[in-house]
Amino acid sequence: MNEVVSYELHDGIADVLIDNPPVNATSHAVRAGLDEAVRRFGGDADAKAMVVRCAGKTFVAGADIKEFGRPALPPPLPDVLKAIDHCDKPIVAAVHGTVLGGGFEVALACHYRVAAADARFGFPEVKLGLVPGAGGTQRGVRLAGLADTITLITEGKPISASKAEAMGLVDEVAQGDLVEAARAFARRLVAEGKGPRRAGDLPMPTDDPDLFDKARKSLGREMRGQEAPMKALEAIRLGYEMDFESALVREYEMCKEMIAAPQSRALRHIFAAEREVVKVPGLSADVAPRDIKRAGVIGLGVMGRGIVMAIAAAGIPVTAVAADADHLAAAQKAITKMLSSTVDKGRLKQDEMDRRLERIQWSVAIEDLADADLVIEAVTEDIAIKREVFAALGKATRPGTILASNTSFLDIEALAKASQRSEDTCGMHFFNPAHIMRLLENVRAAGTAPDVVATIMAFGKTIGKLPVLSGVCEGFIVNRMLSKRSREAFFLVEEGAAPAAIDNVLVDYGFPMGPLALGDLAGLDVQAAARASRKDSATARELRADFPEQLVAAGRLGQKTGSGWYSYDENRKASANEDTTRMIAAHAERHGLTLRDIGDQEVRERLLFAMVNEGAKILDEGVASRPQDIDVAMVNGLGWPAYTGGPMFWADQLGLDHVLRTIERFQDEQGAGYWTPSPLLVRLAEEGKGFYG
Ligand code: 3H9
Repeated sequence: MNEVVSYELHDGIADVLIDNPPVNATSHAVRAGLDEAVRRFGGDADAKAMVVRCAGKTFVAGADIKEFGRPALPPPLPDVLKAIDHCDKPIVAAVHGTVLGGGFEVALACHYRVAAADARFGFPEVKLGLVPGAGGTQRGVRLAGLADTITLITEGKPISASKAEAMGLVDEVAQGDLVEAARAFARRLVAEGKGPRRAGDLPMPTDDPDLFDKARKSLGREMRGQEAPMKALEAIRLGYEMDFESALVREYEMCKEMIAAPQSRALRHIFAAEREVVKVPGLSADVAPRDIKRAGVIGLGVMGRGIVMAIAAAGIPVTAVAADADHLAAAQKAITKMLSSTVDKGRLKQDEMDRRLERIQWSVAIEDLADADLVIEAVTEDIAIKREVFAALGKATRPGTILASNTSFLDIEALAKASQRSEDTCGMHFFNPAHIMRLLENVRAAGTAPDVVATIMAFGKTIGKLPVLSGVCEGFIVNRMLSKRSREAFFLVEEGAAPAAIDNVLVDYGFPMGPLALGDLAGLDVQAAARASRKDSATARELRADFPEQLVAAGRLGQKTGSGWYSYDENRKASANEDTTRMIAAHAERHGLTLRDIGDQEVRERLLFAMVNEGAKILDEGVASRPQDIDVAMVNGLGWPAYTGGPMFWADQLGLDHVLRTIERFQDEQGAGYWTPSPLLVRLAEEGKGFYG
């Protein structure tokens, strides 16, 4: 057909092979080739049935995202799928790997589907701010019914082949070789005289307005601020409002409108940026990562345990070292309990839990790390203690063993000096809970060897994380930016904004929680300790806004004590706390502060622009080498809403001139100490540019 789609005849069965690496996306050449293949099949009297399959590790994983935003070259995917659908001889899709988005739609337009046992199916379009545009909503709902289709399309999560079969989306799960199974299936169709079976000929399932209402409510809650999930419901409903062919036309129009809309552009930016950040600029592809056969973790508190679990889950043996037998026993018990509860919930098999536990070698002796290739330190956040540990690690491990600190803000250079192995020393900052959170902030110090950087980036991917590289500074990318948001939140409280009003502004904007609720979750004692460690560099006003310290003094450490900024019930549901209101009033009186009404816009801009300005400084200083690193880190580490594209992309969309003018206004109102615009921001705004050019 062409360079990416081939057509061969095998024993009366046309074999159409798509070979468009890396993921067989429906790029122009695939659409054109497939279109031609269907026509050729139609006119090939010797071909009685056709099998569509893909080369490489996956069936079509979707439309070609790289073509979005450019003029679409014909034929459009819906037209190709119409040709498949309307073909008068049977067409079977033989699918493997990740059958996603437009790929799932190709499979659904075929008349029958045979799947490899480990194939995964899904409509991830909502994650790109889109609705399926090539029949997914209409063929999907007719085959799988209403409830399952709503879940599949609005949540965008993939399902297994067996689940897809149970839902009626797959006809056969191949037990052996997929191609053989699909050809045999096609031959059977021919032998039994079965022709095409079109999903569009099936009736729509009975309408259920209550189901749509429930979905609308839960999406409004769970996917706050996102347009695509609600639009997906509208797209599914098209089947009740018009005939099948008209619904397909409207569905494609909706998809195209959304491709051009800001949310999809932002989400596609994050998709591309997440793939970009793992490639370190200036690090030659010739730099081979070191081999990590065994890892070690020293310090088995909450973070250390999570890191041990993440490593063991990835199949890597890990030596877990605690300070003493009591800490070791507590860690063993906690890890076993967490794994058991995952087994109880049916999300992990017992034998896999056993294998993970077998990979963990427990110890209280630092010498047992002698055979580790990488050691991650997760002891108490105290530079003196960490220095001692790094000095000991420098001796206990062999040269070449990577020594990484999980510190969230302490100086990696000081630890490199203590280890006397600067070239082997770096940071690997996990986020809590470490076995679940995807972001990993890897930190390169001045003397860190290039192959150590290559190793921690590769290792991060191996253990299922999304690694972003940061340079050394207090708090690295995420916590440094977050500290500016906390500062503004405390100042806003001092000026008269109610805690719930502050938090709600960000929750409404799409953050999982606001800054004060986050303090309650993380522990106000932890926040107070972090403030104490930074008190030498804090201003008088920052020291005065000592709310975490006041709450801790009142025994209110946050969720873990049932109260902090808020009160918590036994299900950790928050409610307003009168004591907090009294604390704020007393604080204002003590310091002679006048409280004022503060509008949501000011709250939002002060919380968010404080982070953008700090992000610009981080970029200017070279702590982050690209704006992508910041956007990806903030979306995945802090829950900055992905549909805005992250702080730097978002600021570009607002216009840096507007951002700068607002920051200058805050500078006038709040004082230069807090709102000095980043020189990079000033320069780019003057040049009429954005962080992305
Ligand atoms: C859609 O289908 C709309 C339709 O309903 C309507 C049409 C009318 N296009 O992730 P990886 C690249 S919307 C172009 O590292 P993995 C990716 O950029 C689409 N390129 O591999 C990377 O390139 P590079 C719905 C794509 O094994 C390389 O492939 N589909 C696409 O970890 C490897 O990617 C989706 O949203 C694409 N669609 O994961 C699926 N996908 O090497 C999106 C990937 O230059 N894709 N690339 O950095 C994924 O979820 C994962 O890539 C996948 C593989 C699971 C497939």
